Amino acid sequence: MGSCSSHAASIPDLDSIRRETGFSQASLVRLYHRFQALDKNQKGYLCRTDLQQIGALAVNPLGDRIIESFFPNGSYSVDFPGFVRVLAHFRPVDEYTGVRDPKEPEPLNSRMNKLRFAFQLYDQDRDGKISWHEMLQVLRLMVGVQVTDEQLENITDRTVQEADEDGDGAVSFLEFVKSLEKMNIEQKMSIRILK
Ligand SMILES: [Ca+2]
Ligand SMILES: [Ca+2]
Repeated sequence: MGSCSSHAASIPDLDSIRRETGFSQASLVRLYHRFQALDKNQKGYLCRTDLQQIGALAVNPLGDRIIESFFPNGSYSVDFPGFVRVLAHFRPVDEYTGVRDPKEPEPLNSRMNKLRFAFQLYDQDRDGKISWHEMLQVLRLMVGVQVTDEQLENITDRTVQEADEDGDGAVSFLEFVKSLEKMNIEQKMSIRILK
């Protein structure tokens, strides 16, 4: 990796970012170049319009919400570590090699962390539950314009009812996890950010 080292040296906090995200040094160098290319005016950070240039997000029905997750608590900019931390949720599980130290935190791309990330895309008011309205909004984004409002409401009823085990009319994180138990979340939550 000799040719990468001079570039890697210019990335601040490379080692701690690598430990936290599980990305290899080579991947981080590539992501840093991507970050710099997206950073139109060499600001040193990205804002929403910079991220809208990422093709994989532009075509994703939940792309706007994924972009929002780069800006927690109403911030308007994201630096390189913050950028990579969000992307780590989309890192395919199989890139990880080696034995994990049990004292280390769970990798950001674990099934649970992918599910947590997906859940907060639905739970817009962050109250820990997906309400009927929050479910409707996501389904509207995902199914497109081909269905009528009534059909969409029926789909929402069904989706919430199927997942809602305690009958409170909303989907908790545990109910969400259970309803997705058979889904291959690792595959669904792995998007290619590097072309
Ligand atoms: Ca909610
Ligand atoms: Ca419930």
